[in-house]
Amino acid sequence: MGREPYAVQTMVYFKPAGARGQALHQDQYYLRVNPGTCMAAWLALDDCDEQNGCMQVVPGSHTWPLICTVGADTTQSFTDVTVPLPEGTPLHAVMMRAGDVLFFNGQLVHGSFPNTSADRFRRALIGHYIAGEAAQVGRWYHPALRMDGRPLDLADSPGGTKCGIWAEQNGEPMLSVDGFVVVDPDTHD
Ligand SMILES: O=C(O)CCC(=O)C(=O)O
Repeated sequence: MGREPYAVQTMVYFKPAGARGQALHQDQYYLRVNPGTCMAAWLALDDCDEQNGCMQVVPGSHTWPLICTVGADTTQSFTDVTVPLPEGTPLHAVMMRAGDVLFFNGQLVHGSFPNTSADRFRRALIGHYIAGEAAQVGRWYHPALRMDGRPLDLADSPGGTKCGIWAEQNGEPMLSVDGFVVVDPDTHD
């Protein structure tokens, strides 16, 4: 992240057998860090695979802008918004052993499917950090803490920031914000 981050949140997900997942999303949609973005440290507390609903990520999406959300299927997800993706966008299941940590930034499109195992938990401890130059963060993430635990007085980040929509150029999907192409998903530039 370039310099020491600020800490804003920890979460424990229990995700017992039969529980829904969390639809594909970008953490920056919730944390609204400005300037900069957030970083998650997702620590597996149980071994995770596709059966118990491991993490799923869209490779390369860490360079995308924030994408405008659409409604999610709440029979599969406990959250009700998701990121639309062009058909055929690769999704990568992240198999992890208990104790492994997955680090990813606030732009990475990720989520998980339901835990379809008969009796296995898929617990995780998730820490969210934000860029050390951030001046604003979403209203639910205060107070931000320096890494030595001292609190900071950051401003609330306003909602309704710009987001990208999928369009087409020469038959290829591309992201556009306010009519400007911002990324070519094939090159991840
Ligand atoms: O653990 C999961 O299934 C999803 C967690 C997640 O996407 C998040 O914490 O942002």
